[in-house]
Amino acid sequence: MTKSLLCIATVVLLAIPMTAGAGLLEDYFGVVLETGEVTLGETTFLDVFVHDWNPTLHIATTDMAMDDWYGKDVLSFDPWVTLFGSVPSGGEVFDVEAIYLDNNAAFLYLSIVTSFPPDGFTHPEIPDFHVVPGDIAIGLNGGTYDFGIDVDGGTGDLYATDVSDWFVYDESHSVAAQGELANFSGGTLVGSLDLTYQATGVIENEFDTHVIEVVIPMAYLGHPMCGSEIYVHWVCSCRNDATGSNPILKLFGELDGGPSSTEPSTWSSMKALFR
Ligand SMILES: [Ca+2]
Ligand SMILES: [Ca+2]
Ligand SMILES: [Ca+2]
Repeated sequence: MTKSLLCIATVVLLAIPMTAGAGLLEDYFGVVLETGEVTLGETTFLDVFVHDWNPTLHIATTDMAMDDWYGKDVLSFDPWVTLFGSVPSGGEVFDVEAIYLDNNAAFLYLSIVTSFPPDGFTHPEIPDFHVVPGDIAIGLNGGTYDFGIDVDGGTGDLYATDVSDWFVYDESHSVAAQGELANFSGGTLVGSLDLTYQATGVIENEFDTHVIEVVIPMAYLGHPMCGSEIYVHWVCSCRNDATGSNPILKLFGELDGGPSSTEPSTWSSMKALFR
């Protein structure tokens, strides 16, 4: 979405805000999940997201990406009846629906909406393969895998990573998508974060909706400058938010509220702080 650029010359470190209560999705971004019936012709679809996906708080600076799928049959690989959205291979349980990101001088706020549960999922058509959650990939200034946040291990630890640290668990059980990598191992520990990955109880397209949220001190990212490009993706370990060669959901945003400068430093010099 279009947004204005807010640059602040000074940086003030505060205690890391917690993500308790309704969480960042409602309290910070002002998005309240709501489902209802949608009737098209003679067909009525139940438990469809009917809320506005656009943020109602921090509107000027929030970046978002959204691609919610609704269709039938919810766990089939083929054929599909799609009401809207890009079909996740294997069905609704693998759907990544939205990513929200914003920052100020001190913190970056991230909220991800997905059907995929934190304990993973075994598809009934592939009973010998348990799919686990992916980790959160963050890139700066054109990068994709500059940082990783551990999600499948449940620690919420933030690492400085290289692409060589990233992988998919099993290529033979993963859709091609665009070759995005879902999990990492290794890298350099930067710090621990208060990651939450919780069910909301909001049933959409027959599956509960989960929200993954984290607040990252900008210092952990090396205080990237206001106007820096930021990239985020998260997907289950087999990339099944996508199908075939379609991409998984990705967020391309721009940082606000960081230090400003007329001489941009390079990301490689910032990354050197951690490696
Ligand atoms: Ca969906
Ligand atoms: Ca999706
Ligand atoms: Ca869903």
